[in-house]
Amino acid sequence: MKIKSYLQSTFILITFFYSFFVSAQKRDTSQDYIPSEENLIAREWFKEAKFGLFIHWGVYSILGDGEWVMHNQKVAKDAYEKLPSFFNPIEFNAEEWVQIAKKAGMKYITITSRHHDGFSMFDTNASDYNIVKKTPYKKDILKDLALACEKEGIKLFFYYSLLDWNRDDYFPRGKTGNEIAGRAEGNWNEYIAFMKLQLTELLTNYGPIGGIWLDGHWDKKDANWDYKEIYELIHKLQPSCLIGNNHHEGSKPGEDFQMFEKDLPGKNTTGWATPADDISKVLPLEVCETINGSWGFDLQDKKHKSTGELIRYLLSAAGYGSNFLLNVGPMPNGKIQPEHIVLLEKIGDWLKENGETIYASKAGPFPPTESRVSTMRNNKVYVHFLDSNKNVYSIPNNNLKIKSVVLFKTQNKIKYKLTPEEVLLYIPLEEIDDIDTIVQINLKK
Ligand code: JFZ
Repeated sequence: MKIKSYLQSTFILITFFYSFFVSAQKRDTSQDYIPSEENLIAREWFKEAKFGLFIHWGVYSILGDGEWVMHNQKVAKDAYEKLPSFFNPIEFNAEEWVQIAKKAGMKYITITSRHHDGFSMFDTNASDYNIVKKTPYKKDILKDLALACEKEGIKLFFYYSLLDWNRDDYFPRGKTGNEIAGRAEGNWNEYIAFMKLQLTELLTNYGPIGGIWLDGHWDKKDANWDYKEIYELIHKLQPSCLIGNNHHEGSKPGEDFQMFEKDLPGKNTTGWATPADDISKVLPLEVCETINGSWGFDLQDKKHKSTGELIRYLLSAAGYGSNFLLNVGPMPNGKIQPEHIVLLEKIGDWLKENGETIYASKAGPFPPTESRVSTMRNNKVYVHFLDSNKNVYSIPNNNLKIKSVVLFKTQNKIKYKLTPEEVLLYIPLEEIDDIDTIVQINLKK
C-alpha cells in the first residue's frame, strides 16, 4: 500500500515537472510553433537569396490605375466583373519574366495569385471568378510561371489576399471597399473554408512553392482569421513553404519570415509600419518597395526610381540583414514596362560586380545610416558609402580585429587610422563611386 502511494506521488511529480519542462520549451521556441527541419533550411536559403521580384498583375491592370482601383474609383461589383472579359495578355511570356528577374540578380519571384479585388489569376475549383473561366485568355498564368521558374532555378512565392472586395462571405466587411455597390451579406466561415481550398490548390498544383505572402489582415484586425489552421495547412502541404503575413504587427506563431512594406525595418515613413520593438530577432526579414509609385500597373505613374536609388535600397535592406522584394506591375498585354526592364538590367549589372557583398551576407557591425551601410560575410566586413563625395570616412571602432583594409573594386589596400573611438578610412577621391563605394575590411581569423 505504502509503496503504491509512493510510486503514485513520484509519478505525479515526474508528470508535473515533465509537462512544465515541455511547455516552457514550447514557449521558448516561438510560442507553440516548432518549424520543421525543411522549413529551417528554407529560411537559410531565403536569408541568403537577398533579392526578389514582386509582381502585381490582375484584371485591374487593364484600367492602368493601380491594384486598388476597385476601392479607389468605387467601381460597382457588376461593372468590375466585366473586366475579366477584356483581359487577354497575348504577349505574356513566363520565360521572359523569369529571365528578366534572373538577369537582375533576383533569386525568387512573388506574384499576386489573388488580390483584394478577389479575382483568381489561376485555375481554381473554389470559385468561377478566375482567369481560366472568365477571360478570353483562358490560361493559368501561374502554371506557366511555375514551370519557367522551376526550369531557371528561381523560387516562386504566392501573394494571397486575405481581404476580398468581391465575395459576399467576406462578411462582416472590413475598413475598405465599403463604397463598392452590389456587395451582399454572407457567412464568414464559408470565406475561411474558401481560402483553405484555394491555398490547398496553390500548394498542390504548382510544384514546390517558396512561400505564401498573406496580405489584408489590417482590413479586419479583430476578425477570426483562423491562422492556426491556415498556417498548419500550409506547412502540412509543404513543410518548407515560408509563411509571411503583411499584418504590420509582431510575428505570430507559424510565421517564418517578417515583411516590411515601403519601409526599412524599424523606420516608419508610411505611418503604418511594424513597430521597431516588434522586429523579429530570429526570423528572416524582407523589405518590399515598388520600382515606381504603384504596385499594380499605373499608366500615369512616372515616379520611376533611379538605378542608384534602387541599389541603395537593396543595400540598406541588406544592412539590416533583410531581403529586398522589388515590385513591377506588368501591363495588361503581359509585358513588363520597358523602362523597368532597363532599371532591372542595370541593377543586375551592378550585382554581377558587387553581389559578393550582398548575397549570403549578414547585417554588418555598424548600424545602417542614410549614407552608410555595412554587410558581412565570413571574415570580411563590407562598408558601403552611399552617395558620397569626400575622401575621409569615419566608422566606429567596434574593437574589430583588422587584418587589412582594401577597396573592394580594386582590392588595393587603402590607408586607415585607428583611434580608440573610430577608424578613419582614406579613399582616393578618384575611387569614389556616386552610387556606392565599397571598403572591404579583412578581419583576423
Ligand atoms: C498592401 C496592399 O494593399 C497593396 O495593394 C500591395 O499589395 C501591398 C504590397 O500590400 O498594402 C497595404 C497594406 C496595408 C495598408 C496599406 C497598404 N494599410 O494598413 O494602410
